[in-house]
Amino acid sequence: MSPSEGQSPRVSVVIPAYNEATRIGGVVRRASTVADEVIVVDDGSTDNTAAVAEAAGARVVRQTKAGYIAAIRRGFREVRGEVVVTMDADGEHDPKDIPRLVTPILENRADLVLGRRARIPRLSERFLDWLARLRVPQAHDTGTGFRALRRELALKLQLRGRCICGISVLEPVVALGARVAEVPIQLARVEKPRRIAWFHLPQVWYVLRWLVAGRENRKHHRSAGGRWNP
Ligand SMILES: Nc1nc2c(ncn2[C@@H]2O[C@H](COP(=O)(O)OP(=O)(O)O)[C@@H](O)[C@H]2O)c(=O)[nH]1
Ligand SMILES: [Mg+2]
Repeated sequence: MSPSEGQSPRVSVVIPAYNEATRIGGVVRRASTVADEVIVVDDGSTDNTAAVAEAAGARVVRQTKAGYIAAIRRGFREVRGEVVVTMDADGEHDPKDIPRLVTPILENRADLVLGRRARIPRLSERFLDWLARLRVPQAHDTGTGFRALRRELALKLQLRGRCICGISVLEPVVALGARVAEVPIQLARVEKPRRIAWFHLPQVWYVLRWLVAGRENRKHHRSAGGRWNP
């Protein structure tokens, strides 16, 4: 796959970034070879992230520090492509995986595709995945930062919570009836401190809420006559 020259964009990449000046340039350049537009949401970085991303060819949107979820929601509003891919700014994700990630959507087999990591690093993420699988059995890596979704779906998401774990599949599936697929991805090893993610504790609450809401929504969808329709 290469960018669709002269046509309306099909694939847009949204990269939330916080203090990633040393890595973002390469990520943007490599993503640009397979995507039609690359949008970096700079979340109040105190380093040169925005300038480096711009020099590498990204469209940069700036916001005052509001966190990962707010950044991807902001990026979704900027997207012009039919499919949007989110990926980390730190170089962990390989843009070469983008064509495989978007294929199920372009072939209308899925609305959301998760880039599944071979190993999920944090125990707390694995627990949230286990909870989410009670409702979406085919989703094994709900906290992955590398995913593709239809733009119309992205714009409908409320994405509440402290991170994307669990919520990233439960909300689209439970509230909107989206189809979820996953494809394996390779993770590059990046030398940076891996924070203990305390925000996974409150996240359990959000995930449980969606699981309970799922029962109500299923009833609602049955009576409303069906699934989300792009
Ligand atoms: N917008 C925004 N992005 C963030 C923030 N913290 C991390 N990121 C970005 O979100 C992505 C995932 O963060 P990362 O530290 O790689 O998480 P990990 O891969 O789960 O260890 C990276 O692109 C970061 O630059 C934040 O506070 N706001
Ligand atoms: Mg990362």
